[in-house]
Amino acid sequence: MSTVKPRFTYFAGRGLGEVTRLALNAAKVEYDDIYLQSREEFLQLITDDKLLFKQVPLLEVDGQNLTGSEPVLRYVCNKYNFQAKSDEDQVKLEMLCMGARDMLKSGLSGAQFQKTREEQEAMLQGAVKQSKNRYFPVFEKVLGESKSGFLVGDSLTMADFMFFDGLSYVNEIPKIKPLLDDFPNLKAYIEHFSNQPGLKEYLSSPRRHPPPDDELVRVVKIVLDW
Ligand SMILES: N[C@@H](CCC(=O)N[C@@H](CS)C(=O)NCC(=O)O)C(=O)O
Repeated sequence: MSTVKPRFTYFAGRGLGEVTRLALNAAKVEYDDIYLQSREEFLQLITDDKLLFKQVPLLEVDGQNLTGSEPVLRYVCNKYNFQAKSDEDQVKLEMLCMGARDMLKSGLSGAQFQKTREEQEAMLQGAVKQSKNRYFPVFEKVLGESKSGFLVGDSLTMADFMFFDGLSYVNEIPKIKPLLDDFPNLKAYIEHFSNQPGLKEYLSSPRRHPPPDDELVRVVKIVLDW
């Protein structure tokens, strides 16, 4: 990275930005978090031609304006060696990343953004069902077979950032947390991941945001003019 501090622009919440924050912190990169608060700030980024598809998150780094949550994450992971060490492990990593992303998108992060409490609850319960039946058993098995405690190989990879992101919603939303009781390897993994250098400090800092609440939804609606 150049000597200019990277700037990461997103909301003061997890959403599509959190995986990159996890990777930057695991790499111990010093960066500035820019939290969008107003519609004007968002429109200014568009005027300045910083958002390729008029969407955030945005990572300003190495003289570039990088957007798209996964390309941005991949850039950071390539740069700081959070990829697998063989082609065979890399394809396994990509498959696990896809599962982790689908798990998150089944509604763990999005439920709070639904209009009514009933719709929120329905989406969350749908995500719980998907997590329990489709995704958690796979990750539980992979971790049971892992000698390092990480998903792929002997160190942190992009797959860990993506899976921990979704898993931490389950761990931190009290009414769905009991789901973890049937998955001891996932519980141990949360501990292991959370104690990694860089991540330990980040996860216990004010820069780590809780799962979305009504206040975050209010700000996102203002900024994106929903
Ligand atoms: N595929 C994109 C989606 C990005 C996206 O939808 N960002 C939202 C905020 S979470 C946004 O900027 N929306 C503005 C808009 O679509 O007008 C990614 O993964 O980064």
